[in-house]
Amino acid sequence: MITEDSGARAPRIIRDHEVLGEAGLVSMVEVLETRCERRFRQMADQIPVVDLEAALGDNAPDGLLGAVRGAAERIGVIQVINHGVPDDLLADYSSRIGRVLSLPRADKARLASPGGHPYRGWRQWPDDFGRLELERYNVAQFDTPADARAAGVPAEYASLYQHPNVWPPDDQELRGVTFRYLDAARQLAGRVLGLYARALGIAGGTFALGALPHVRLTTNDYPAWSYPDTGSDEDKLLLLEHADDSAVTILSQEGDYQGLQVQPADGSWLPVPVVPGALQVFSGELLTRWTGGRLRAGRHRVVAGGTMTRRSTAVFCYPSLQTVVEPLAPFAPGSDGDYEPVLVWDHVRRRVEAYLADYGRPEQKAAWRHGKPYVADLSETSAGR
Ligand SMILES: O=C(O)CCC(=O)C(=O)O
Ligand SMILES: [Fe+2]
Repeated sequence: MITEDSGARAPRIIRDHEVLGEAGLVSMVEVLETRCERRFRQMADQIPVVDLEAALGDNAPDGLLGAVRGAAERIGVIQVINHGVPDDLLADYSSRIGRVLSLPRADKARLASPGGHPYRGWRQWPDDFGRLELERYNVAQFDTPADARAAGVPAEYASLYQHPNVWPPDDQELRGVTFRYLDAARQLAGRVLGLYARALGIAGGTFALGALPHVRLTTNDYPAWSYPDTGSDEDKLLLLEHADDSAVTILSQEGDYQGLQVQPADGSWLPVPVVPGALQVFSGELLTRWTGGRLRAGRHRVVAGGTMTRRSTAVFCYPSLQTVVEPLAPFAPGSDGDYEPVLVWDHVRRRVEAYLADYGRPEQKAAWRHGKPYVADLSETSAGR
């Protein structure tokens, strides 16, 4: 829960007036105002840990909705507890995917996407020196175009699933657990969007994900840092700064240090504390587009540290593929060309090419072009070899 100052300092102004005289009072008021402003900025730049049941209930605690609104407008991330995603589902998924990610590299290489799709199966991600920064396991919402069509995805969009998911052969349960996780995260996304509408004082259903929201999942494992430490976070970035392209992303982070950082509007970097049981909800670019820029997409990055592997699982949640995202009625669309309408289908299908253009290695792009699996080489000195 967020905590708020009790405001118990206010009576001091009156007492100071009695002893300071007018000039002293003016400077004292200035000092207090400066302190207040600083305190307000600090409060505004805190990432609230929100009890979701309480916040959506009839008697939401005073200040809570204001803190949510402030974080959504200025930072683009909140943490939620009492979020409705069962703890045992989170734990089951984490231990199953943890086992997969600790398999020998040769076994994991067999879980690479056969067609080199960057958002399917396992891959490892070295830095420019060939040192492992990150391993990922990615899952799409449907295994095949036929599954997508059976679930109600319009036929013209089902080709999004022509690269299949890659499941480890020795864990028959992982698939079901992962799909349950996707479903629970999608429901949470809908509730948080309802909370944002409430915090903004607009109709609860304003940010509608539709009957069949689009979702995808990525688990990230980051090795502990085993190289010289320059003392600068910028020299230890494992995941570069970005905002997600989703409407919201439901994140679950595990680790023994504060590796995840978010950038508020003032350009500083704030750590996102590891709060047991809490999930992190990042606003993505589509939420910014829906609100004509009123709600900030949370820019974030991951810095190395700690003594053990850091793990996060992100479920990227989008409205259904046939939704056109543009500034909604409460956010009067201005003439600002940054928020042109976009069809979610176009947005997500273009994403793969955009991702490879931004981050892909030449061999990775070639593998994708030729429909071949891609496993990046690690240097002899890399962690994890
Ligand atoms: O590892 C994290 O905490 C963040 C992961 C992330 O930003 C992403 O997968 O888009
Ligand atoms: Fe992200």
